[in-house]
Amino acid sequence: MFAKLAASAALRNARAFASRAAPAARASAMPLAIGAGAAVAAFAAPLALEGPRTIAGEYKTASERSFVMIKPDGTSRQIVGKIIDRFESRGYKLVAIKSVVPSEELAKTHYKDLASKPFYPALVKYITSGTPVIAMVWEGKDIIRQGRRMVGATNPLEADPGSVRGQYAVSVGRNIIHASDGFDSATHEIGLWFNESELAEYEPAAWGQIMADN
Ligand code: DAT
Ligand code: MG
Repeated sequence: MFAKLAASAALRNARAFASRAAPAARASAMPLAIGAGAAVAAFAAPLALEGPRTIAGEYKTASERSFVMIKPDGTSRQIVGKIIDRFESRGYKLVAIKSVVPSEELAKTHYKDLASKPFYPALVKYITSGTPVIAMVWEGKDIIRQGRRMVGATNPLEADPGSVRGQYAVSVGRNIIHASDGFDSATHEIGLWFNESELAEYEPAAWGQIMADN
């Protein structure tokens, strides 16, 4: 019985992870720490970018994942630890994290939906300033929606004072942090910044306590 279940789960996973290849720009995500991870990444399995279960998990389940990035001003302001602490303490699982100095191609791809906006060139210049960003994948219940709430409104002057932007920022051009705004963008962004082999599958010791609904 167990073997049968395990076999069908393996088949489901194989199907889920056999989707189309990741975008070309992903190759320009340059982790600062080049080591075993980078070597393994070259042989990574194709990323699941389509279907109900993607590299962003399954929407509206505890496996849901979001791409969260501390931007260069957050790194420069030395508040990386404080921001990570918010997500950890809330009960979200850190699936992946790396420091990246984004290339122009990567920054432009990440913000491609904003290409026609007047602030786009300055936005790309700022993201590619040379100061690293901290790229992360967080997992857990309602992480995409809660991540946006924890980050706060795009304009920090409109952000809830308890949010990251509401606590640490006053300018829209230096609003500290990014979080995926939906399941499709979470899938696309995780696929852009990470390889499959960089995304961990594990259960934190406190997971049962964090997830219990009764
Ligand atoms: P968000 O980051 O909240 O998802 P967005 O996707 O609309 O917001 O824009 C991406 C980033 O672009 C945003 O975090 C900061 C910058 N930006 C947005 N609107 C701007 C504006 N009016 N002037 C300057 N920068 C802006
Ligand atoms: Mg956005």
